[in-house]
Amino acid sequence: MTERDEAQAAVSAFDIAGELVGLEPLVRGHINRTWVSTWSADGQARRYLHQRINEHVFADVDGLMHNVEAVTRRLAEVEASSPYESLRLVHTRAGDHWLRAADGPWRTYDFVEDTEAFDRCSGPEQAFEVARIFGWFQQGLEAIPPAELVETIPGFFSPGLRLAQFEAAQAGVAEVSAGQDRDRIAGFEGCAEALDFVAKNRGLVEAFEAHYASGRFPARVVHGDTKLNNVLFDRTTGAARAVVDLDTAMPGFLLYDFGDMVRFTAATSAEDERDLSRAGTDLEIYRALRDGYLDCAAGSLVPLERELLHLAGPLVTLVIGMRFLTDHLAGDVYFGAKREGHNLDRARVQFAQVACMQAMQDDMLR
Ligand code: GN1
Ligand code: MG
Repeated sequence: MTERDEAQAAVSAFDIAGELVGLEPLVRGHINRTWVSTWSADGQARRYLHQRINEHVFADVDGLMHNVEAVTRRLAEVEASSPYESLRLVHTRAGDHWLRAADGPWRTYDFVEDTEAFDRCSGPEQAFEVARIFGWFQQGLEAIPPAELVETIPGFFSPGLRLAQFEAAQAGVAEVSAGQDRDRIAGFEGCAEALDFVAKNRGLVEAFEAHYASGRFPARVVHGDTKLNNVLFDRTTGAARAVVDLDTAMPGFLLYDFGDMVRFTAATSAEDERDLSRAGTDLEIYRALRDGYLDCAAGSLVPLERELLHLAGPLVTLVIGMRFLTDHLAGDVYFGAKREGHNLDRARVQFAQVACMQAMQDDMLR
């Protein structure tokens, strides 16, 4: 069976009326495979978004889909009183939230029509919109007790665990270097500066870990991947309409979501830019993100979250940089790599942003 045949078999198992008239892959994200199908019923065409869930990353698909169901149900309750909308899950013909197909787990959403997503932020106005919709998302989910959701990837948000995983990968380098795997050994060249950056900045990770591990951050349901391209914008009005990618919506800490939003949306380059002179963080965009987020979510921030807000960007950017570097050292087993050294490039961009934010800390506080 080709991948298309598998996709076709999977999408046909969902409870969709009419006849399947189109099926196209959609390239987005580093983790899951996505397809868009078109169905014709009563002379009308409707589209759906299907994803084959990556089970190497999400071993607990039941837990994952329990979370997605709870989040979409709650957002559907609050959408009427807001300018935003919730994703809608489509059940299988057997009535389940997801499908166990021969090639793996699949789920389906209604396709959100007339929208677009962006990899780069167009300016402070768009940043303000992004921050507001993620703030709305955060507020809307306050009604779900975090313990009702499953931590599908244990320790996903733990800065300390990410540091430990990085150090384990670093320790593994010595072993590989003593062996015969020339490609892997060659891949370690050029890492020195990145490794050094983590060594010099581990204090930031440890400081957050101390708060996180001791429960000083209130437990919250977070989105967990607040990248600009996880917001759908209306093609006509340019307004934010929906938050997508609910895979990591689970118990976490609020500053993670704020920090990840800063990491990606305020970036002055692509996440995997090779020309490091372009990498950095835009102060105006940062301010628009902060103002937009506080505009929606200020009421729920506790004093510690407020106090550390300006450090959330550097922290999450450093943690994700460590994750990319960990994957580079481990042989690109987690994030995809489309070229040699792709994850190292991604790590370097993150570290350049951390350095840039560290230099701007006073301005970020103002
Ligand atoms: C992964 O696949 P994607 O792009 O939605 C990752 C996030 C990272 C992000 C970095 C489950 O998300 O944690 O922040 O890449 N998702 C998972 O771009 O690990
Ligand atoms: Mg994601």
